[in-house]
Amino acid sequence: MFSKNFLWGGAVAANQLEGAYLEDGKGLCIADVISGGSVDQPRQLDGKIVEGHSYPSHEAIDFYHRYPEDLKLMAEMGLKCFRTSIAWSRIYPTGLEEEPNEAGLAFYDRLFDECLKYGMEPVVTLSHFEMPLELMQKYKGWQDRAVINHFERYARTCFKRYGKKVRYWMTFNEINNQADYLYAPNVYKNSGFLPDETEDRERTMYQCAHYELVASALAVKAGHELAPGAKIGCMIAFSPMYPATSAPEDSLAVEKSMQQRFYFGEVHVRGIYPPSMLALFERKNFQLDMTEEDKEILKAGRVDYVGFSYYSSGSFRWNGEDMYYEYVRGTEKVKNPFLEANPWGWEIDPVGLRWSLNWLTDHYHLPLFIVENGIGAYDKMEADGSVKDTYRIDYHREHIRQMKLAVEEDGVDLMGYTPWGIIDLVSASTGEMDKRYGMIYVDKNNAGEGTLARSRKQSFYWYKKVIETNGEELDG
Ligand code: BGP
Repeated sequence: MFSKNFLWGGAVAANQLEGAYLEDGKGLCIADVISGGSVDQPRQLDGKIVEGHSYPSHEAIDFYHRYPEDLKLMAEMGLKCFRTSIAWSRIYPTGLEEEPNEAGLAFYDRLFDECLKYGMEPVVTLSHFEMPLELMQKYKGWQDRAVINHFERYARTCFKRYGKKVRYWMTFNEINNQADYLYAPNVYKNSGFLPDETEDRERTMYQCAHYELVASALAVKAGHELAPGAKIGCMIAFSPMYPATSAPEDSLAVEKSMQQRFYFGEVHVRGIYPPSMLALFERKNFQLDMTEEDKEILKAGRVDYVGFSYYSSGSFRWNGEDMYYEYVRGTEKVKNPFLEANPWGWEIDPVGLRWSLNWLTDHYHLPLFIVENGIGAYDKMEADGSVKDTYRIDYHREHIRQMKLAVEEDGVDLMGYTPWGIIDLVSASTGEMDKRYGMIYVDKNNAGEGTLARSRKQSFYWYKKVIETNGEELDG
């Protein structure tokens, strides 16, 4: 049984749905300069607006103007909470100002008030791939310690202004994605730097991540002071890493990989770096800028819960060459013969969610919050306007079944579940509109055509029933 206060909800992020990218004083953010792509055409990390390129965040689904209608639909579904992010560059347009932009602040007041009107708790991420562009240009993203102060100022402003309206917060979305440091888009979205071939991307990533972790801890500390009663979490992109075979080397490679992908959680939760990571920094002679004061801050700003996204799992084998069994350099991802994948190659693994809930509980001993889960798919609207997304219902049903087992059988303390992209929005990895997650359909395609009209998919009615019965009735 899920607790009676279980937070059934839906999740989105400012840059993927708001649009209005320069309205009411908003400055450009790093998401505003990533061009559109598709399943086989990668997005370009332009780093500035390039003539002739299209940028999906600029209009997105125009939530900035349509949020009353959208929240009304979500309330009709029965959502108990609504996860979104605050666009940092609406509050501090360049990130450098001393005073916030009142028009930006006022927008989120209206948005949160509208949520509360329906009894939906806002669940707010402070930074979801949305660093102000100017900070990225001036400091090369999180490469400079100076960004910590700018972030702290922004976080304090948010806690002060919304502390009475917002109880659930998270600092950095999927902070650990940058562990895939060879994949430039992750590094850019997390750390705001555009890696080039000349730099030691790995060391730079660890340095940026450290500054972000310190900034996160300062925000947690400030939030506890300024918004009493607030629950402030971290947000980890979680996916189990399975050894591809029973070869001990594969298991070791996976263990080492998990250390490198998920140490971020350890720092957020315990306020210390695990020995495996300190050893790695030492062996590589990274000499990171990590002061005694930073270490104190990390301890003082420990999170209250662990938020995480879960989409799929991965299977890995040791590449047979790297004697350190490192993630990225020493492992190779292979197809899991037991799982099916969506058209973007994301393998569907509901049991892996129960595995994850167990792993996270074993490691962190804190309440957990599944703040993203879902399946990206090509939906088809029928002539009568309906969308029969039975595959989406199947996906969520099987994941909720596993959540229930984790709660009932495994003792997991689970706060809530917010399916990703509850309303169709721009895909973070490909920039597409046609990769849809929503239970609410938005009439817009990859080419930017459509009326932006909203409508209910079959999954809308199914999820409404799930919420009404607190997860007891899953068969629809
Ligand atoms: C997570 C991000 C989200 C979101 C989701 C789905 O990584 O936190 O912003 O977009 O993944 O990914 P995509 O949009 O690439 O399908």
